[in-house]
Amino acid sequence: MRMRLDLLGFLLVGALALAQAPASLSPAEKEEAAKIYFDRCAGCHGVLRKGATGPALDPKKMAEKGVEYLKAVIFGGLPGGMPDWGRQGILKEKDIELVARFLLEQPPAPPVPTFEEIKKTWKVQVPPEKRPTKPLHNRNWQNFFGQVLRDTGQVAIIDGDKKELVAIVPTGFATHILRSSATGRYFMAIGRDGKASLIDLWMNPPQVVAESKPCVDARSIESSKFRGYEDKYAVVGCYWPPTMVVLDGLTLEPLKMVSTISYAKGAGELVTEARVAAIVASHFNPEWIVNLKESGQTWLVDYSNLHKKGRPLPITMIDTDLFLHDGGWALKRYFIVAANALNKLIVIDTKTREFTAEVEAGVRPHPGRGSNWEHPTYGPVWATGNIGSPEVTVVGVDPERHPQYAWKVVKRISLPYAGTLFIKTHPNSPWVIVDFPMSPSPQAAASLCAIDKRKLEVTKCWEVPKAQELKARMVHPEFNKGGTEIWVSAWGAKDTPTFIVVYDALTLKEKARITGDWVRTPTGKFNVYNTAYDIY
Ligand code: DHE
Repeated sequence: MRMRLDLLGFLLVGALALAQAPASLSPAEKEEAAKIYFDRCAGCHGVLRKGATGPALDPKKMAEKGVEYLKAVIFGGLPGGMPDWGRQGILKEKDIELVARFLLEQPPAPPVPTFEEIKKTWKVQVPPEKRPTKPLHNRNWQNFFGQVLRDTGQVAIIDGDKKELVAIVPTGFATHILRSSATGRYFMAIGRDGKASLIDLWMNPPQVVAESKPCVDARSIESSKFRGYEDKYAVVGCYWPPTMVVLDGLTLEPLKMVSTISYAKGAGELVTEARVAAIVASHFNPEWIVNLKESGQTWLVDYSNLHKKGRPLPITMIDTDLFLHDGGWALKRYFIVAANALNKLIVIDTKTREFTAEVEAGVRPHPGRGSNWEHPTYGPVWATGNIGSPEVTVVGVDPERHPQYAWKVVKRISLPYAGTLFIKTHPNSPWVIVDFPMSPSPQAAASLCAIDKRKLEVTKCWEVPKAQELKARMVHPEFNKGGTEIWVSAWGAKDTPTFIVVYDALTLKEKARITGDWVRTPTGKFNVYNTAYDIY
């Protein structure tokens, strides 16, 4: 009898649980949820939901937490950096409900295109022989800014001298970054949908002259910068499929695809979602420094033999550390990349081609490309902001002339807020400018701070007028070519035009605002000269 009751109880509880479990998603709902997940969540949690910058989202554990809990987190965010998608108005209630339920189901298998399919995406609008041999306009194109208009899938080309819109060109969906070719003549854009676009700044007006779509999901693109190889090749780093794809630099023709599926450093597990994070072009060798997030490897990829039959592509694999994300040059020799979930910085010497040092940063360092300057005591330093702690971390970077400070934190500069994504400086400016777009406080996200490069302390923080009113977060400071101005974007929602604000780089007074109906979801902006010559 007792056994029968237990069984009855068991069945009753099971039936109740079934009654409370949310219905599984219809195929149409699943497609919609997968789209939202891909656009807003996959970057941090992975297409396969194995986690990286954000934690893994295992369906079983998600089911334990329940739909209501998941909805609350997606709506309101978490202090560690999970954005408040609902509160910001980016995801509507029904989107949040869909994603929360989607997380209880196994992730769908994302598509893996073949090389032939990738080649079919390749299009040349203007072949190299039909392109101008000199600029077709009288503008100072080296001081152009390429402004990403994230949610409109466009890039605005702005004349930095006149602060005039020169052209708006179509690019990939949610363009992530721009990089300049070695000569600066071309901007290369990479969309979150993996579409690469080549923009010729000598055309009048500048226009997309070639494109291809080497990935389903991507964040990085770089050109070949070594002497003799300027503008010859490009490389795209894919999040999905886990590959890097080498392209012709002048036509974006896909030349070679390399899988990055690899064994993880340390644990030694095979990682099927080994995503390509930051890529930079070495100044010492004809190679790219390619960082693999989940397997914790930095690859040195030698592009010098690509013109030969069989296209040899020698790769040197260095075990560095897990969760590699973004990074930049110090002294144009040392590449410093954030292993963000480990709160570390990894240093690669691109001259000796070795893993040189690791440095403890703040919580979840996010340098963008970081900032370089010469300090009177510490010599050359490089600095990063941190998403999870209110600090700019300053590191000595000159082992030859200042060995006592090399790869040591020389100062942790306190900030009023956490949530920094980008910091930037220029050799002609006394300031390092810091943003806070990841702060949950709308007032902090609408603010900027200026750090005195000599005193290594914050001199001034200010809220940017009108940013809060427009529900915008100030993001990604960038200097003009001469280092006399700082440009920062007000990143709002797609349905409301915002602005790009321009400050005097000495007095920090507002000089101009670039506005217009086209200024929608402006995120990263890239000055041609500073991007081509790695000045930051
Ligand atoms: Fe980025 C750089 C990945 C969210 C704007 N971002 C990078 C790089 C990587 C990366 C790997 C380094 C590229 C390189 O140097 O070759 N970014 C990711 C993500 O995975 C993440 C966390 C989540 C996602 O889903 O994409 C993410 N990034 C963002 C944003 O939310 C930003 C602010 C707006 C957007 O486009 O979604 C954003 N990321 C940028 C910018 C850079 C960047 C502007 C280049 C900074 C620079 O100065 O070089």
